[in-house]
Amino acid sequence: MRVTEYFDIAIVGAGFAGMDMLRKSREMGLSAVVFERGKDVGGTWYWNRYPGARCDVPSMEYSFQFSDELQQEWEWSEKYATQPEILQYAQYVAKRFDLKRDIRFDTIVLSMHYEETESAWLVTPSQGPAVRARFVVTAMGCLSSTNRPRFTNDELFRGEVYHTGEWPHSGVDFVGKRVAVIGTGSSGIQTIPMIAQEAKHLTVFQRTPAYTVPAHNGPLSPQYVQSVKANYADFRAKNMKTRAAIGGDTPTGTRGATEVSNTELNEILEARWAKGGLLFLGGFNDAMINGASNERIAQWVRNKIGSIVTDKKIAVRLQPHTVIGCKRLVVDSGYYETFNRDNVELVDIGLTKIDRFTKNGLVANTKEFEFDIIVLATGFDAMTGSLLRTDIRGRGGQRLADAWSAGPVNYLGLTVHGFPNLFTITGPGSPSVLTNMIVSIEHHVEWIARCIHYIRERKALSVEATREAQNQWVEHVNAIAGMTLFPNCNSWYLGDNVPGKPRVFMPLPGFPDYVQRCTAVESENYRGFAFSN
Ligand code: NA7
Repeated sequence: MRVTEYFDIAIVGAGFAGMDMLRKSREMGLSAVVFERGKDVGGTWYWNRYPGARCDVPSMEYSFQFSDELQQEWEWSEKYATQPEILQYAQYVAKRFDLKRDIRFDTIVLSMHYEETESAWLVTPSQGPAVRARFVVTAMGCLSSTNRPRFTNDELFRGEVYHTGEWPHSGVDFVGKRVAVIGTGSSGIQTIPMIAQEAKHLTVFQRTPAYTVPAHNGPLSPQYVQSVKANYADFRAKNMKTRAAIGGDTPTGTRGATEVSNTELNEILEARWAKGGLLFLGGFNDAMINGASNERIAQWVRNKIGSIVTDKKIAVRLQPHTVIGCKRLVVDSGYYETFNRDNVELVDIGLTKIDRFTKNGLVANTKEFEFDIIVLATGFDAMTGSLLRTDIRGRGGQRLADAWSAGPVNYLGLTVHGFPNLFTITGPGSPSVLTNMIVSIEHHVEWIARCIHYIRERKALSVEATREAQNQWVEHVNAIAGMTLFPNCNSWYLGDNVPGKPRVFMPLPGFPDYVQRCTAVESENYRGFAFSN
């Protein structure tokens, strides 16, 4: 093994998490290297280039707050930013802070092995020399390993096939084409209205109908931008006090959905629908913990779908009967309306599945469909996919894949027993995907930085979560998830979308409580961690 370099920190991934960790490492005077699979920064926003791709967190919130100059000078154009604009932002940050000189692009980390004799990690990339680093920080993204289901005979299809999460940089021309979209999660729901406008015919293959709420997207008013920028710190602080670290200006309702009359329910939900976005369920304080309340809200949305989709039979097929919010709520622009178009067809495959692909298309419900292009909007091996696809081995050569064979276990969502000096930004067991990701990323980066500082101050060589602390944390995460309705459906939060993946609720609901717990651990000299000299 050719090892030519030694770094204090090796970072995997140059999305927002990796970029921020690199910036912070430099600020601390540490030597750092970043490995990135893509040819540029941006992570999620580098890969997901499908038409209609947008963030479901409002632009004024979806940005870094570590630099006031940065947040003052960057201008978002719309309420919800498009993928190209977010990618531009990532590139702007990289340039402004001169990050790229320490990022090795086009480079996949093949393995990371902890060497006990060195108290360091040996990181082997797909090209270039292996490096040794005291610390490794994974910034690999929660939705970065695509879920690409195999269909019978899928190699026969002679047309084009694209996964939304690996979209070609040259774009795809749908004009005049017969197109299939398989999957109606967020990616499918964002892209379907866009493709429908270009394609000759669009067939949507739906396994489970999704609940989606309008974005009501549009240009940001200069007055609003000015008002946020005038008090950006307050705006951020308010957001961070909410459960999802999103929307501090839109407080959660103070009553449960079963505690109000039909008229009040209607008024509250109409107002939330008119405002649009992920905070729709925040009209009531019990949407995700009380089944009866949830069902009242769900029924209201079903009625709404019925009022938008003109063909009543199609409307019924688009109406979900699952717990609303259990799968991530989607934020859309004209999704249900798209099914009023003559060139759009809905095919249910919930009970029947896609039988097989053919050279001209596919067979579902015993009917053969012909396509020029098939779009797989089939999601991701979320939260653990990228970590477990990398050969990560801790003390005694233990593989992370073995340690997590029954589902991810860790402490604070940040560190794993048996894997010293390894930190996982927005790992499972932390609020991560249930929050504004950039807020969670910055919280983790700052926490990790202080932890590393502490280690260096005490001249320790390594830090590792104790087994006991890890067990207690896993219990805590399970207990919180168990109090919610999240386990009541098949979602990527639970790993249900990937055949064979252990069914465990991976993110931890409740950002403020999580932050408090991390702070408490820190203030008690890193309770639950063992340090070695
Ligand atoms: P999602 O939300 O996991 O959606 C994937 C969709 O693909 C969903 O409708 C799935 O149906 C469907 N799917 C998955 N596998 C198959 C197979 N084998 N056959 C048919 N249909 C299938 O992924 P997205 O990319 O849309 O969104 C991920 C997140 O990115 C999103 O939540 C936002 O946070 C951003 P299912 O519902 O499992 O029955």
